[in-house]
Amino acid sequence: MQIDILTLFPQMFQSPFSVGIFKRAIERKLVRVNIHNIRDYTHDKHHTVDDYPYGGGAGMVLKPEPIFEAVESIKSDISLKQGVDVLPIILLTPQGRLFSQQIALELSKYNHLILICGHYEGVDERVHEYLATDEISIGDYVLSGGELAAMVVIDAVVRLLPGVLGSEASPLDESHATGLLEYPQYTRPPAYRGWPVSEVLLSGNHAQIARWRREQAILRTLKRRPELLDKANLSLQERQLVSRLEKSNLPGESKGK
Ligand code: 6GU
Repeated sequence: MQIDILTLFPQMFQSPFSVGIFKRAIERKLVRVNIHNIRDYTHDKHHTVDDYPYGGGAGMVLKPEPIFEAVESIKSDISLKQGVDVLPIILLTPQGRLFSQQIALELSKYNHLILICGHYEGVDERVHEYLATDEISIGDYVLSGGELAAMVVIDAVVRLLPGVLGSEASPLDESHATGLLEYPQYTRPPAYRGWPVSEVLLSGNHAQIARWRREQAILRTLKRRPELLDKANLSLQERQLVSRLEKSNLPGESKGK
């Protein structure tokens, strides 16, 4: 997958891509990330990327020309190399659709993405209307720019690409992939400061362990994010378990202090 990022702050992307799974994925050529400075696509002496909003008001607005020209330049480069027919052009903006694991999975199917990081009070509406094919927000809070949001999106997408995670690590039963939160994980020691690991996990009985984990995932989801259960893929028996748990008074989760 090739990912092109348009930003006013290219430096922000240096460290995330130089460590961990990104670094490995880039080294193995599973993903290629190109960072483009929007300022490089200006033509005036001062490299102006923003201007006052028409109609007045606080803050500055990102001008359309450098953003359109950056995208067109990237597009003309790639169409020479490969016949990419669908190329999502994603604007990171608090006004976008709310990012989710589902959207990460959807984006992971493309072989090329362009991400545009918005800034200041906003981006000229013509970028929203005539350039972006998709707009994504990572949550209902305000960031000072789209860069951190772009990194969140890229992280969630890249780890779904085939070969990026080790062969044994599977993204399939993580939180949200199943529609449920993940079950609790433990490692040695079996008792730490008097806090024991569940007997089931030490039993070596794989069927019993799988059942325990599934139950824990359902229980945890019911306690913390009950609205997720409506869409989760539960068996009839599991639905009945949820109804029983809902009627009983759920014990609160102790923080152990
Ligand atoms: Cl994509 N951008 C900004 N500036 N703020 C956000 C966001 C994006 N998603 C949530 N808040």
